[in-house]
Amino acid sequence: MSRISAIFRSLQTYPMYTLMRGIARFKVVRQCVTAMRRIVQKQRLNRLLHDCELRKKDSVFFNLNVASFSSTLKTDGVAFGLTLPGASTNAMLAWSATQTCYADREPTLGFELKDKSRAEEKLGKPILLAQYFNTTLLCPEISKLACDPVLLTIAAKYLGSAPCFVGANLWWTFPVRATEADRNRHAHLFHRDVDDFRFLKFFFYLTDVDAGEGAHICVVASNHQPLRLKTFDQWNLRRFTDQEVEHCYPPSQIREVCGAAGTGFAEDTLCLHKGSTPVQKARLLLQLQYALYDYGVMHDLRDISELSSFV
Ligand SMILES: O=C(O)CCC(=O)C(=O)O
Ligand SMILES: [Fe+2]
Repeated sequence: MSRISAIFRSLQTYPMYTLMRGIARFKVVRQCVTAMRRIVQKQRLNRLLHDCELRKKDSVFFNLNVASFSSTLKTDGVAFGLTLPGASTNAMLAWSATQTCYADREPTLGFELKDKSRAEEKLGKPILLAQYFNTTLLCPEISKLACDPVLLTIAAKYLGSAPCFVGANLWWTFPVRATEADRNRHAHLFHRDVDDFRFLKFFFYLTDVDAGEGAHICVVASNHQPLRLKTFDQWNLRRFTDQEVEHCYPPSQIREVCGAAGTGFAEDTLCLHKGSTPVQKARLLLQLQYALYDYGVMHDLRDISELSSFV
């Protein structure tokens, strides 16, 4: 499909999201919309922050220094140091083991983890990524985490207004010799996201992620310094090669995020970032996303009538 017809289809299906992506790539537009939203939402934001402060004792991140975390997030576009309690991590992992996951995020490609080899045979290719659907409806630990007062406070401070929770996504990345098309499709090439005028993602590893084993890789502070190799790079939402990224940023800014199960971090994925393909050990990742507006695109909610297994 040509790029133009893809844009037309997207305009028909998600008009507001498509329009936003058209204009939010310009920094001045992002800044204006965020500032306007901040003014309009001032009272709502203050009420939310007050409410979160009262509920802070219920947070699983009760001990986090929110001021210092938020200040790092503002300068670096990414901040580390969230840790899920072992019981939550285990509960989510145990929940996932009982559920159907979906190859390539396709609702008709459901399979159970124990049947992965058969699923790959039937599909005729290795499965790089498989996602769960309806996680906030079906997994109480995930819906609870999405309302955690410390996460909401961090998101509110970063966005400058009351955050919309726009979706959870939970997916496996498997150690396979993935096709280049799948690596591109599943964000294993450097890119930046324009998911709203301002937005924030929290990432939690639910399995141990060692170096070279499917870590998330991000370029610290690159949200403030877009890569400019070609004329339109600062506005173009293309994939970038590792060489291009390594040419433009020092190694100290390119961070491979490793950590034990339970490790969490927050990132404005306007920063350049990518997933990496594990060599030996599958990665299970939970992502929670907050934004100024909800275009209905980021969530994992699917009608059960749409979902089916294929093995
Ligand atoms: O799999 C990853 O670590 C990267 C995912 C990604 O690109 C995103 O969540 O925006
Ligand atoms: Fe991304």
